[in-house]
Amino acid sequence: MVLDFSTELGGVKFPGAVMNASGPNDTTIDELWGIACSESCAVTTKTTTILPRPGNSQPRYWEAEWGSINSSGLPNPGYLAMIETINQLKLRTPKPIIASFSGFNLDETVTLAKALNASKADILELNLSCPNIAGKPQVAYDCPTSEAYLTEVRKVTTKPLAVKLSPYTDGVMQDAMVDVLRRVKPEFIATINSIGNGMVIDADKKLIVIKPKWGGVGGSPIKPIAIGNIRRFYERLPDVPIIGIGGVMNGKDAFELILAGASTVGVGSAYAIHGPDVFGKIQKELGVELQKHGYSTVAEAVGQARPID
Ligand code: RRO
Repeated sequence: MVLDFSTELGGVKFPGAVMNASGPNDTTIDELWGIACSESCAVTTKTTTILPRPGNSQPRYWEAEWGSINSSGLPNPGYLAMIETINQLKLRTPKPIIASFSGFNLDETVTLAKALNASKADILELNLSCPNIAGKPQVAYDCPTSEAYLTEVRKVTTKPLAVKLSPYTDGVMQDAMVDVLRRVKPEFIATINSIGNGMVIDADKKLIVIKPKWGGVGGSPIKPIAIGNIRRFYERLPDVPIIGIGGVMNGKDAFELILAGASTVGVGSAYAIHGPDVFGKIQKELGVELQKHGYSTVAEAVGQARPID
């Protein structure tokens, strides 16, 4: 039996269950077209800002079999160019386009939200969790500021809204964010972003592998934190679909995030390492897991991990 992975979440139809997470190789029209032509069930863009940004100095990305570390620093062509790219892409693909954006203050956030709402993007993803801007705290760790941004974005937009959250390792802070999301009611929660301020050392060379030393860690090491975050949001906000991200390197990982409570799965590091064929591979492996456990849809498996009695 071939599983039907298509689903409707937050009022948007997705032709599958696995998509790219905002971050790697999702800025240019060619990169985004490569994602559109793959089995990815949506096309998520690199986070865009008001002004074009070159990002941090190279090397700012490093990968291994377990995942990656990046200190990209939000390189992007600025929102006007990104909107042109999104509009061009929409002429060529029926897949939902998720436009990720991040302002450096409330005014910028509102300007970006308004402009992207008028673009051909299908979902707006407010990234409150970039770990790589020196001197700028992650907004998602500041609940009042997060609420102000989300509330004002809501006032100027009509498209479904996703909020991209930081990894929380403090349950009380996570519950404070739950309260914010209960008030703002986004259509999607996208969680987690990379875990910031990690460091990788090449012991043979006695070298820190990226500039400027620290970066956001993705891949297998962050999977338990992703699962913990997904599960808490799923338990507290069961009606908000979760785009589960963090440590999905294969179909079994995707299945674990779904069992925790994710309705669909985003892939960052594994896409950066293996390219766009990885989405189809992960989805196929996910299908094997679902069938092995007697599920005929992803929806049946969402949140089905049970606690020990
Ligand atoms: O560009 C980045 O440095 C970056 C971003 Br915006 C993000 O959201 N997550 C990440 O790991 N890197």
